Amino acid sequence: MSIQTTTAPDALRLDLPTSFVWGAATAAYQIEGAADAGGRTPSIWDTYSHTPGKVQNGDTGDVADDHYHRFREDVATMKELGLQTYRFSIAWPRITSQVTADSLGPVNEEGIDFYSRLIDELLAAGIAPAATLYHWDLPQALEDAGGWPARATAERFAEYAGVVAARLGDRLGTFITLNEPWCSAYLGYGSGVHAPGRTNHADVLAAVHHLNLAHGLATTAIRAERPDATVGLTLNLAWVNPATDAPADVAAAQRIDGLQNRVFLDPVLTGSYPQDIVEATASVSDWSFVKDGDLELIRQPLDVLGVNYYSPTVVRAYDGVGEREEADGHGASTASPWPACADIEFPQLPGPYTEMGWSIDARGLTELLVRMHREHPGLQLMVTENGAAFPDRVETDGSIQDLDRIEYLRDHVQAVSDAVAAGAPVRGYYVWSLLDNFEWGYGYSKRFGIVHVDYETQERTKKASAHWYADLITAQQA
Ligand code: IFM
Repeated sequence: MSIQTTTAPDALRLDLPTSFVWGAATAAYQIEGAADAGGRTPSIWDTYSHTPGKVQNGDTGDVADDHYHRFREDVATMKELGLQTYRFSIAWPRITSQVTADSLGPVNEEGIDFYSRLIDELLAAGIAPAATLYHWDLPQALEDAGGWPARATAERFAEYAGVVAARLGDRLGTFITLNEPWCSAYLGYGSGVHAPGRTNHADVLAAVHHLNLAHGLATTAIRAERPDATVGLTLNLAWVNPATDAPADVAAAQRIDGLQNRVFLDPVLTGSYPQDIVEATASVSDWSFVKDGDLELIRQPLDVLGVNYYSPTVVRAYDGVGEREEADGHGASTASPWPACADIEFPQLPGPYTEMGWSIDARGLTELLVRMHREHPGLQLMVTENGAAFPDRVETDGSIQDLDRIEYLRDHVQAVSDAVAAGAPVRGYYVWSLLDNFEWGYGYSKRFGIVHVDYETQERTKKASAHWYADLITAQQA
């Protein structure tokens, strides 16, 4: 199928290196289903989604896209699309299903086997696998023992990472330790709109530190097993702008930048926490969870920084008059995700919007990539997620003409090329997502896939955006 609009791939003016790779991304809990199969034990998302009122429509990941049983068909689809790489996540509760705070417990061979077969299938299709080790499905037993605010979670995570590297690293070359630790900490422990659904700002900051520690310890554990592995970390960096030039708005933007971006970037890349953020949050936490030597453990050489980008962020100082706006696009909650930010608000941005209500502005992706290059020269970059939910409609002929998604992807791919032209070493791009899937607190109500999934029949249908993406990849290789 070819798309007869200005969204055709040849309408793009891309200037990318021939080594640039094109892929698609997914995450275990969002697509696998088979929640009880293969010795898997519950994660925090099983508990959370089965708690009434937490997820829209009471949806759960019990079945999802049934990818666990249909992965061969899904890899065949990837091959048809011409994907060069596939980013998936490994479900920790499939690998060490009896983990406790004190011990990793035995390796669950059935879990290893599943990912081993997936990797073999990908390699046979000529698709390079890249695995995220933590995309939010913490074993429930570890949450019961304290979750990410507890140090033991980071220690067990590193052991689990070492197991995956030892058992799968002969064929799996790229490891992303964590996906979007901001969401794990701020949405999981601050606003409670993600699992485990706690609302305590001191816990948010402890979780931030232990996620950073988990990344550093896991990086070391992976390299101990596989010295040649490519090890990365994926952050949902925010392109933060003040609503006006007023000093109070500029200071508000600086604080949100610190809490979303620098609190992860600085320890990993420079071995320190941003002093302005430690001071701004002093009434919430004394940061005594940072032990001597932790920052050296966290600051490990990073082979690639994964950048996930969807939408811009604008902030404004809140003067206490009128209702505080919190249009930050992360779900409705009476609790704010942000520690020490009661004097900051997030005004509604101008459209157009995606179905998530997220304002669309591709410039943010260029700005973030160029900023990373400017502030951390030499750091290799990868767009590990970018995409959009739109209210797709299945036409009477069965096709899905998602021209809005094509337009979104076209503009953001162009934004990546613009960043490369400005010198940013961006190595590839993964569309989010390969398949429609379980969109966390929104359940199945939001579709991000370039491939449509009929949740009744599990039938997969390539949307127009999938055909467009395949054409783009082909054109880039010509
Ligand atoms: O679906 C999520 C994904 O799991 C993490 N990044 C953002 C996506 C869209 O919300």
